[in-house]
Amino acid sequence: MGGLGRDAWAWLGVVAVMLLAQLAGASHVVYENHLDLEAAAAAVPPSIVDPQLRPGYHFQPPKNWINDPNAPLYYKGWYHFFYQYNPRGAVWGNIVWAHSVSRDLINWVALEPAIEPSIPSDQYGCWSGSATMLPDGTPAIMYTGIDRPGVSYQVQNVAYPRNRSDPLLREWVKPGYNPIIVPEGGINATQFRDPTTAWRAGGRWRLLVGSVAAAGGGGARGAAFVYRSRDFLRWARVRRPLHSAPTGMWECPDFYPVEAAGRREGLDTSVPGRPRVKYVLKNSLDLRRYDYYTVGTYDRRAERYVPDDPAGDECRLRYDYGNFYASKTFYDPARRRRVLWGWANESDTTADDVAKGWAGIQAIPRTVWLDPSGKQLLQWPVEEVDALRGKSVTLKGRVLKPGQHLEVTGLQTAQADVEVSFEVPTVAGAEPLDPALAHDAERLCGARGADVVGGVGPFGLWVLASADRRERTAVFFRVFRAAAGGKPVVLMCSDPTKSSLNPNLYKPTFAGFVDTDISNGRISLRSLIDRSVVESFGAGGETCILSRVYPSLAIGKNARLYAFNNGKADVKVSRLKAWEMRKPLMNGA
Ligand code: DQQ
Repeated sequence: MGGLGRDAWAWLGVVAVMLLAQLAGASHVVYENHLDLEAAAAAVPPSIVDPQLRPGYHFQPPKNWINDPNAPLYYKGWYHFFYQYNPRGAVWGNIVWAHSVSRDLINWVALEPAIEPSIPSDQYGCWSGSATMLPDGTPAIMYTGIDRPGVSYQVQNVAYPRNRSDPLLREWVKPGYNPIIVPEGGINATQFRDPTTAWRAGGRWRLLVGSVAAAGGGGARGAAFVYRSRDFLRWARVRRPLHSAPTGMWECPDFYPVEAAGRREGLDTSVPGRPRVKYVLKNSLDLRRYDYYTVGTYDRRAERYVPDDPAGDECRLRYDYGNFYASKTFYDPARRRRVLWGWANESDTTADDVAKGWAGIQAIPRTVWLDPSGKQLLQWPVEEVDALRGKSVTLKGRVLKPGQHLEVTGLQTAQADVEVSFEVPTVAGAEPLDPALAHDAERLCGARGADVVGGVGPFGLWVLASADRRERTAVFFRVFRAAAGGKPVVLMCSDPTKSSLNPNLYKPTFAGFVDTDISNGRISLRSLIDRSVVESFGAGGETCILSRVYPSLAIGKNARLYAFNNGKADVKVSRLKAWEMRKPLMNGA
């Protein structure tokens, strides 16, 4: 009874907030129209990106710019999601923490921004940060504040909910003792940001702040500094960073435990150390704008992390080999899983973003866990997204001869979910792997794209394709002959070079190797297609690639879906199932 009562109140609160937001939004639009529309229309050329390319089920606000996910957390039955947001336009700037809530990670209701510049230590910006659940169940948010104009001098602040009995956590209070961490002892104050979720062991809290360490010969080293505290109030830096590598600035570090070898269950960030617990350290490399991680061991007495693979720091593993940055995980106690959020920027032009009035989405939240090999993570869309599946079509046992393709008809596929299992009868005809490209998936895919005939593959999907297939985005595999005694090498690519007839778009080819043994003949692919998003999971989540594409013909009902084979060997589509995807509640967008 008590629980039901609280739920009812919470929903009433949400409905009231939505109505208020709509009223406020309406008056804001009128105000903007009166003041700005003429000037804006004169200054901004019309967008070449069709409004129908706005994603339907990927997280987004009704308008404006968004970037990093911040402080995802679960509280009293609600998922909370905060994100970097510009309330005044579709380019980065004026950053506040926007706030949305959800029961299921898929349907979202926008609340008022949670954290905005309001105190001396954040008056020039409220940048990224994380949430920590304190032992009494109170969530604490740590975030980076910019405290002076001109230079972005960075300090770390804390905020607490004003009212812990409000499941929607609508108001956040910044104690007067902020900032709680300032750059000292030689730290570069303009490269010192994005505190992680804190973890507790032996009566002490620890958290990481992303930074750079003094350059030792070659360029700046990315570094994750450890701060420790007994009371969550006074924090002291451990002299040596938890870890560092010669990569340039580490933004948005993330550090968390995972169950060793193959157990899908997630672990709380403060889980007591156990022999079968491994650790993941992820950093967002400012220079490359990609998220890299390693799997390794954490020694909490020495406050050091050591990657298992000594070459791991050479940027080998990425969460996603496409457009995916500044990601953050959280432990979901309701379903005992670790969930990953990541930001996907646009790949149109800034002028397009200004003209369309919005920029940026979040990838579908993904469950992450350690692969049975222990060498890398596996990722899969949270199961709640399956609830959006509607009308479906299934194909079985269809052989694609060399050069053949097969259209999937009977449903709209501009907003769809596709799962396909391929079978290759033999890998004997696989092409040799150029040793010069053996470690560079992106160059390999650039050189041998979806239309370059191979031995085994390229085979995969053409998505968001026009009826004449002049427009198509290829997501595919290509198999290479192994070096003596090794298993065949599988490459997964997203080739958007034909995704749009519009020549003015950024169309990067993305690719990653897939750690799978294709000699057993089978490999799977799942693609979440969402108007201008293609988010794909190869071999059950071994390799993931998110691309943003903006077709000019393959829009709405005109978007088609095909399976194709451009190799010299037959490939069987043993099973393909595609679903139309419904649009969830999406912040009123
Ligand atoms: N975005 C935030 C920073 C972070 C960067 C500012 C990463 O805190 O380092 O919007 O995208």
